[in-house]
Amino acid sequence: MGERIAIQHIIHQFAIKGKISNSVPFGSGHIHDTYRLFNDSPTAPDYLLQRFNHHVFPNPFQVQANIARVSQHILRKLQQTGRPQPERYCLQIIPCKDGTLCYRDPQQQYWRLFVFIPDCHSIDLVDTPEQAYTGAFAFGQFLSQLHDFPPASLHIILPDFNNVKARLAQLHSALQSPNALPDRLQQTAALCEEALSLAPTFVEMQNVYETGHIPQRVTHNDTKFNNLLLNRQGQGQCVIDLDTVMPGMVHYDFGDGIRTATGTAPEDEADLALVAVDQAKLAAYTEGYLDATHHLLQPIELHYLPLAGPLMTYLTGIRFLTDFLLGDPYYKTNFETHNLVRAENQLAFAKMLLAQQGVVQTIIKKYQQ
Ligand code: ADP
Ligand code: GN1
Ligand code: MG
Repeated sequence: MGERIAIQHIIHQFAIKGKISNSVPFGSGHIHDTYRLFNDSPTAPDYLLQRFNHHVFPNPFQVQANIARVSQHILRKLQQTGRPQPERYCLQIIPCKDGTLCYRDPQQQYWRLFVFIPDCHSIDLVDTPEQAYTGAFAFGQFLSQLHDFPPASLHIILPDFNNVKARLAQLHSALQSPNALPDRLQQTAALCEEALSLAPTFVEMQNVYETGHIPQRVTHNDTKFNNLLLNRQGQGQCVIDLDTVMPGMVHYDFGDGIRTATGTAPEDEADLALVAVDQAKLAAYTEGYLDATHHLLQPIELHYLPLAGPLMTYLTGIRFLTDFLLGDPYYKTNFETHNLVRAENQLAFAKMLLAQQGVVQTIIKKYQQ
């Protein structure tokens, strides 16, 4: 009830149309608190309200500034191609009445509002190769639409977000930290050792990126499959969750898609016997992504593409492991060992994807002929 009154107060700060009749918690993201706002007025849209997780994003205004610029760029591209109702295909921020892009409430919580994109859904687990293809094509188009947007002009929201060396350094420092929970250190000793032994395989690609040989692009950096809205026909409509749009390498985006679209189980499946790579989805994801991007990608990017899925899955695994050691300060968890289960799952899946690089390689070759 207190929450309802608070939400009315928050909504009042924004330049909305119509009258909001109801708000309900929405979605399955790990980071923000999300609400759908229903509009009484038939001529005004519903909205999506989010309470920022400002522990994760210490500068919400910079996040909003990046999203506004990137969305504007995509909207212009959509207008140029003559797409009807282009605003349904990209995020639209609703500013506050004073023009700012998010609202800081008296309790120092940050809020933002988007137009709710209707008749769409997101999916946590991909069912079919066709779905994998469609999603990959949409994420690939996102990269392509932004290929002429200057990466260096974006705010660096979370430095080293997908830098595996930095994530390994965080794991090492968690292992030494006085905040690490002793029983969890014990519980994960073997898993940590195994994870650290895999590090050299992944560090090389990050090093090549840092030397400048792999080009810097505008990347989404969190292309988890459920960060795509699909329409009723199951086609990709809008890439969402643009908080981490920053300079990066294509492998971050392609890799996180592989991580989340090509497995047989969710990232928190505890029974590892159910975790496997679905080769048909792996091939389809690769085809969808390359159909949208092959005209842009350089030979060195294609060369490292097979390692992208294993890289992002490994990186996610060590992030979950680090969070578990430190008592779960970062990710939302639903039970005591949630982050441990996620870490075991992702590290196992990373190894499986490593063994399946040939599937991606075979598809890439078709685009090189
Ligand atoms: P988180 O960072 O917590 O994952 P997201 O930005 O991904 O937050 O949003 C959470 C959920 O809200 C998404 O999975 C999606 O279902 C839904 N969503 C986000 N933006 C919109 C939008 N503009 N229109 C409709 N649904 C949206
Ligand atoms: C988080 O926000 P969400 O749920 O889309 C995380 C990603 C992780 C993912 C793991 C800002 O994504 O980096 O890969 O969880 N986002 C942030 O499921 O840390
Ligand atoms: Mg999300």
